[in-house]
Amino acid sequence: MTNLSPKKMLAVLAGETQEKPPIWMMRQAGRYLPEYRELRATTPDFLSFCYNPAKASEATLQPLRRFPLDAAIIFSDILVIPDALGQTVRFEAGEGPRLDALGTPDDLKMLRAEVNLELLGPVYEAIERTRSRLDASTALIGFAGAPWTIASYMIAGRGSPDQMAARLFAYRHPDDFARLIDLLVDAITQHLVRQVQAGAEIIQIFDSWAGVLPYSEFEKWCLAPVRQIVSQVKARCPSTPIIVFPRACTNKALLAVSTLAGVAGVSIDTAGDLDWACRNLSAPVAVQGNLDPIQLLAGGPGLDESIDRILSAGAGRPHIFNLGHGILPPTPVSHVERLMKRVRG
Ligand code: 1CP
Repeated sequence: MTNLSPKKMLAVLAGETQEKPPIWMMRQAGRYLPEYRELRATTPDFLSFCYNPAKASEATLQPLRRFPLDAAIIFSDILVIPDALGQTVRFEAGEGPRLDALGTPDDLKMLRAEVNLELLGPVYEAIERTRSRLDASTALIGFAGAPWTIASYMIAGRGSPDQMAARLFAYRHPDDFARLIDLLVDAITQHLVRQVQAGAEIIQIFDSWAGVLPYSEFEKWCLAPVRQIVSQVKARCPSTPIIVFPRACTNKALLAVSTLAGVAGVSIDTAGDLDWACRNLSAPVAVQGNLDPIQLLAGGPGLDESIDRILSAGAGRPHIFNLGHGILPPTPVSHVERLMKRVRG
């Protein structure tokens, strides 16, 4: 399969092997960059910042001015979906997101029956602006959270280490939970299609909390809804590759995600065995990952060794170099420069 695009990301997601893998970093726009902190300070409310097309686009482009990354990821958040479903979403400085928790099945009535795509218009406008400012070798990634991960924030009202509230809700009220997941499947599908129409060339679906579920629950609440989203997005945007990030999952779960029709890439988290993934997730599916963000923060000779191990695991197959999770705010910019130089060779 030959992909004539000058964009390495698209070539690898079409199943090609590159001598040097393309590279981007989850959360590559963010607080480790002084210019991001400066821009961010001009709009203290995080969602207002996300919904400002000029600022969201600028934050997206900032890391590309410093590093020769192969992709930009549009600056936004997975929690714009609950916002567009009518749930109150706030971001408390230094504490993370706070939503009006959906504690009981009755609370689901607070949600809109249809996602308000008009509210998300600024996201699409930011994508349009950004796409026109990218050079010919850089691909633009649009994204959304997966239904399970978004639902876990909607039900708990905040992040939690074990997703206890959402798991309890799903066990106690499986039919109501299924209705919430169906609503999210529809909202996320529409949001992703609009991002592609605005200029996103690749989609990544973040299932950051997939790893807490027993396998049978994973099949119900992660695999099946993601399968629906991927098939519906591919039906409307057949040439757009989709990467799925099922964080902290078993190898069996990774294998199941990699064989979903329409999935072009699977992102492996920090604790995942990249060697195993590269041997067992069959090409043409690309494997993405998986430098430990804490190793990147630490730097030193250990960083070079980790990078080399990842490069050799991915050699000879479609591989995208990335972190195992988002870059951490205290990461020195010089460590990112070192990473870029080493991966570029
Ligand atoms: O003040 C700030 O700048 C807030 C920090 C921040 C940033 C930079 C948040 C709040 N969101 C973002 C941007 C963001 N979020 C991006 C931008 C693009 C890029 O990668 O550069 C993306 C892709 C996300 C996705 C996201 N948001 C995820 C999935 C990925 C992951 O990290 O697992 C999740 C779980 C969120 C929720 C969220 N938003 C923000 C925070 C601090 C959190 C996590 C909260 C928690 O679980 O406690």
